[in-house]
Amino acid sequence: MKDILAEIVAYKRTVVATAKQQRPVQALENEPLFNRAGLSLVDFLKQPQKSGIIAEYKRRSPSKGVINDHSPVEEVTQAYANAGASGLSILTDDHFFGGSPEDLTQARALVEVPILRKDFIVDEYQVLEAKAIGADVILLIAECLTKEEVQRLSTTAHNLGLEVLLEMHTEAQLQKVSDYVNMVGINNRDLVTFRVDIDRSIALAAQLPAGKVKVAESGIDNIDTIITLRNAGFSGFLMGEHFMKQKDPGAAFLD
Ligand code: IGP
Repeated sequence: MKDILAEIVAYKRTVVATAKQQRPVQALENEPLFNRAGLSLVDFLKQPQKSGIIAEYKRRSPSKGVINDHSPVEEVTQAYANAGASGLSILTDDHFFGGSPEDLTQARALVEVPILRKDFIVDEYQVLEAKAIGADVILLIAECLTKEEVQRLSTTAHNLGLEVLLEMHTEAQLQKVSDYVNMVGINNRDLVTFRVDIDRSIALAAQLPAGKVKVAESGIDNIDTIITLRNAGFSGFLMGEHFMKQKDPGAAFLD
């Protein structure tokens, strides 16, 4: 089995090295959005009148190939927000997911819900970039970071007013949770084998630290699953493919 995660991380390191040359940190700090006050996904997830759904904009993925190549980011993200999404997740990776930082910035101009920068963050530069493009939250993936890296990247995020969602897949990764991690996500999809197992979230739920908001990720496609997950203690539900594979992803949210 080819380790896609290792491949993606290697790619990210080359992208970051080039970006640092072309657009130094100083340039990121001069972006108008860099000084914008962020929205809190933690707060939005706690609002009882909202769905708890973090709706994702994803054109394609290594596991599924093309999911949607026809729905513009402006249209989908606005429809998600109007339909009651508690937050948006936008893939900013180009090579594997067909996204871009511009997708996030375009959505930012149109919605007043928190936006998660969904990418593979391995370097502080990407955290500053997340702020500069208008994100409110960053994703950190335990599988590709050491405990020290999680600590360092989440501290940088905190200092910029960004929230942190730390994604994990195994119980062993729980020891990587650090103070400035606001939300803990359980990915039901194994990033190495791509197998999806909803029971993964349920099984790990009880082990998660109190005081961190719990988010269930991937493979969620119906309301009964959301209710089951809510009863297990989750307050956020990250959903992408179920919406994106429809002709009109925004309308699918209302079904
Ligand atoms: C959404 P799904 O099965 O609803 O499309 O999953 C989201 O959880 C998934 O895209 C995801 C992801 C990630 C993508 C979870 N963690 C890390 C890229 C990187």
